[in-house]
Amino acid sequence: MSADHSDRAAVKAALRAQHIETPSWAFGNSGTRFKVFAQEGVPRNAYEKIDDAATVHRFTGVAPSVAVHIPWDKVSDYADLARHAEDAGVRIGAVNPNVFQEDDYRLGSVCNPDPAVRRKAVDHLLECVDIMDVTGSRDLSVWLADGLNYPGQDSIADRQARLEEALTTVYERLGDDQRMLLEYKFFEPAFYATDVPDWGTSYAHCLELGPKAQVLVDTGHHAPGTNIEFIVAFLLRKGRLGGFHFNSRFYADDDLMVGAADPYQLFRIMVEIVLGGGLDPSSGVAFMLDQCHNIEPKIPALIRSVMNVQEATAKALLVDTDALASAQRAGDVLGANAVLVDAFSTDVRPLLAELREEMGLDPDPLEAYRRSGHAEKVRAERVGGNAAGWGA
Ligand code: AOS
Ligand code: ZN
Ligand code: ZN
Ligand code: ZN
Repeated sequence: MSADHSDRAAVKAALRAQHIETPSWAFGNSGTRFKVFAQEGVPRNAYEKIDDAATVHRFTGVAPSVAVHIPWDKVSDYADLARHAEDAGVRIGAVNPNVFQEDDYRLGSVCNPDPAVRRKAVDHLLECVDIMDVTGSRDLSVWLADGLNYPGQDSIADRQARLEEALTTVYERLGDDQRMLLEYKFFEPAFYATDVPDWGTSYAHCLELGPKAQVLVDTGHHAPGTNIEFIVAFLLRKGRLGGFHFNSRFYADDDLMVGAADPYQLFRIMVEIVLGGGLDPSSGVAFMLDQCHNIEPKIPALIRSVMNVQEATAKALLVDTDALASAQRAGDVLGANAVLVDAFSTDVRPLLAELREEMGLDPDPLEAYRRSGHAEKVRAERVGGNAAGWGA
């Protein structure tokens, strides 16, 4: 697999244009239900989480926005938070409502049998759109923990009707340039049924709502063996792929670093993105990370994650699409497959190092971060930090 000079330039231009959004919650302490291991130097508030996101951007050059989670990142003045982000060299990206952490939500949020709880959840979603107005955010990322633990616990059909009603109310509140991304997940915290279990359910709701409603694919939210690249190709073709929550899973919603468990799967997903035009900024596909760094240092883990997405994307961009198309037309099964395997087998690290130097960055972001002394500096400055979502 070799790219000539002009190909190389086009690949680098596409990589420069691909932006990867970091999640504010990944910078704070997190853990499992067994233990949250506190790390030193973690941010103490939303402002410091944004500083950490800016640090990831400084070393990678392609992570210019950070998703926030409300109320984990609650502040008294969101315009001030947005200005802080801008001063730090990043901006506030997707706003993630939290309708799963209060006792009121034991039986669900917008699908709850109690209309008062449903109202409270919808009010929170609307409040998040107000915040988007102030921060200039485009996307409301809706993940609902709603579902059932036991057969018969509630009416599956009635819950769909409640969901539809709530989503419609929120959809109607969206501004012209705002979108609602509806994330699906087939289990957890509900174990018998969830109210948005799969891409089909999300897609069906989005279709009814309108073009500003888009499906959000969290790579960790599928049953083992699910062909995620199929889902990506389908949604992209229909103009309904709002974006990703990237992470890796071995068993469940493990939220490990993207590209760590199965780089070939990530590559296959990125191939569909490239072939379907999803790298074009006008496609609106948002590349966001949704991860938790429970035992590893967080900023380097996010730098590594951004690099992993870039590597998969670079390999996908190196697919010889002419050779692929002619092999496919000729029914050459092995030849077509070899085109993909060749691209995947290419070492793209030299190309990415070259690109980073052209962007005025260190070619080795992780080593540059280590040398910078930033970790030692924040460890000394930030005493008593634990502004996590999960751990807070
Ligand atoms: C939950 O499983 C979903 O992936 C959410 O998108 C996300 O993890 C949560 O909102 C923040 O931790
Ligand atoms: Zn997610
Ligand atoms: Zn998840
Ligand atoms: Zn996840």
